[in-house]
Amino acid sequence: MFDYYDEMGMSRAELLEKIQTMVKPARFEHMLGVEKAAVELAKRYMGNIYSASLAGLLHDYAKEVSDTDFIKLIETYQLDPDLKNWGNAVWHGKVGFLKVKEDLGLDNAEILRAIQVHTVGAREMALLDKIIYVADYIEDGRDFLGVDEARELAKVSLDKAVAYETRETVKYLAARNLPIYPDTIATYNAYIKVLNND
Ligand code: DGI
Ligand code: FE
Ligand code: FE
Repeated sequence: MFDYYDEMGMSRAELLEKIQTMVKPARFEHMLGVEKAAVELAKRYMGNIYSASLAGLLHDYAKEVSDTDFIKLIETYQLDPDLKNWGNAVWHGKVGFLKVKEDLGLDNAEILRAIQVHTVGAREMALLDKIIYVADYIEDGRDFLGVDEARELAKVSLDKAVAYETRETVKYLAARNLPIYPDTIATYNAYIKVLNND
């Protein structure tokens, strides 16, 4: 039932090998870190630990896919043509989940969706979406100003952690004159109010 490895027709060891053909060692370590953080959050917030594990492990699977291949995927799957105006930061999730589906034969909609929205979030996020979004930000390997605050919030409220992370991302992008993907703004608007309660 929860044996996604069966569904993909490979063992965990085989999957780890496959991932390592796709990403550099530092990114692979980050993906393992996100898996660990995601499983911890799933335990805390009563999510499915098997889904959290696999979505965490795979969330950046497509991060090193070429721009040309992302453009091809956008065309093949007739995704929103506006996606072509963005770049790897947005594509590796919004388009990258299709690479996971194609390469690994993983068909679990919740896991694919969590991978899809892991960078920009969404107006409505499922428990697994929030777990992966936050785990990506707070995993043990992360070291930036504000990460400890995010880790503390993640212990008391997953929604507050989502809101905090989104606010910091919006601030970060705006401070660098970078465009903000509409879903990021939608996530900000949907979740920011929880930081003002109590
Ligand atoms: O893939 P990771 O580095 O582990 O983390 P991530 O998937 O959250 O991606 C973070 C990068 O994506 C970071 O450089 C900021 C960028 N990013 C996040 N939201 C947006 C964005 N870039 C643009 N242009 N617009 C966004 O809304
Ligand atoms: Fe990512
Ligand atoms: Fe990541």
